[in-house]
Amino acid sequence: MTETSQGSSFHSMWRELLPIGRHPDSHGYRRFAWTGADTECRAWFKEQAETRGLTYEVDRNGNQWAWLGDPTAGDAVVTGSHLDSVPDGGAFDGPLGVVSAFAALDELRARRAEFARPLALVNFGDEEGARFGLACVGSRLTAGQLTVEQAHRLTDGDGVTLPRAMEAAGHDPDGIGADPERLARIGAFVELHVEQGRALDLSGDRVGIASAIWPHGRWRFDFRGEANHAGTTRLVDRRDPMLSYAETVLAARREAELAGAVATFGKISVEPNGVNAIPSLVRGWLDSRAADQESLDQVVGGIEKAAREYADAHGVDLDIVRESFTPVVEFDHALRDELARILGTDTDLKVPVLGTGAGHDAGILSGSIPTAMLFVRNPTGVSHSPAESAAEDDCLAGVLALADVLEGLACR
Ligand code: HGY
Ligand code: MN
Ligand code: MN
Ligand code: MN
Repeated sequence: MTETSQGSSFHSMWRELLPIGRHPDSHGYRRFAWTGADTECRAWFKEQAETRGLTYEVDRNGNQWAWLGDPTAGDAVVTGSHLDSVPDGGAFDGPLGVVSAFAALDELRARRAEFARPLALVNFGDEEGARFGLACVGSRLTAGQLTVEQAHRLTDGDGVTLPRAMEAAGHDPDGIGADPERLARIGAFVELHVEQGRALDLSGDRVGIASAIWPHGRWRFDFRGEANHAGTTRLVDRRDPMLSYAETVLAARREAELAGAVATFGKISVEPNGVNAIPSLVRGWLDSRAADQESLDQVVGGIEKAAREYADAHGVDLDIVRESFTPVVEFDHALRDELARILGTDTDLKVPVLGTGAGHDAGILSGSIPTAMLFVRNPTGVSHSPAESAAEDDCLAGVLALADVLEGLACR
């Protein structure tokens, strides 16, 4: 890190972001797309861009961009991540990549680097999908992986549609949709992210390069039975969807173990949701991921089969809807090798290459442009929780690695 200390630029940005959207009781972040906390984060991004004299713009899908050099020149190098969070998420998932992007630019300016390609810093909208149920909405729209019609049907828990939510937050939703012209101007996208696992902790490395993202998806299970009195309805007379749901949760664990995959029911809604009423509806959302498509098919197929059997056994109707799916992503081999070459020239920095079960905007964009990812060590591996962490030194090592990568790709 150079003397002007990009460490201090990193710290001051980090301190500014830290209070935004943090719940006073849980200490977790609730930065949901197009809400007040998200708007504050977006204002912070705009200010960072303007403070640095970068050309600021919001694209048709609400993603924020900060350009150094001519945005229309083509072959741009882009870095960044997202600022939204899961319910009660940690401070690092997303923001580390955005703050590191600005800090890396500060580092390159301190090095007096001369840019040969345009550089853009980006904050993708609604990466986590916490509000509308679909992850990576901003990058999916841009890449044409989410149609305008599908986007119009996205609705939050209060019945607010995505376009209305955008509008309420001051973004005109009329122009949303695929943006191939923008993607055509990008030569490479590199996303830095906190690791969401312990591979780097176990290998003793501060920074790693991503190899692949597991195929993953979300499925909604609607178990419909019959609401009735909890005190007066004999057990044999019940059609209780909670029972089939509970058995399905246990089946998911079993099937995931069998397939060497992961399966999680992390969200549930119950109707009528009364302590003294047998439910009429239990709606549970399954998130499942595996290293390859075959294992994912096996685990989800096994869970569906078990769920139908349990539903039948309790006289309950079952509908299963696949709400989203992202196929396996192999990051661009040439770009990955280039990153390894750039970072390998630093004598101390070994760069392990690792796969991940977490989804990212980089994964979505990899279908359209060369993308790569850098991971920063997470000492506990905990993520999507207020306990998510990364050591200060490791974050600064990440900034330097990103600066080296950007210098190698974009500078003379
Ligand atoms: O992996 C996920 O759940 C999300 O894309 N961050
Ligand atoms: Mn996440
Ligand atoms: Mn993330
Ligand atoms: Mn009564």
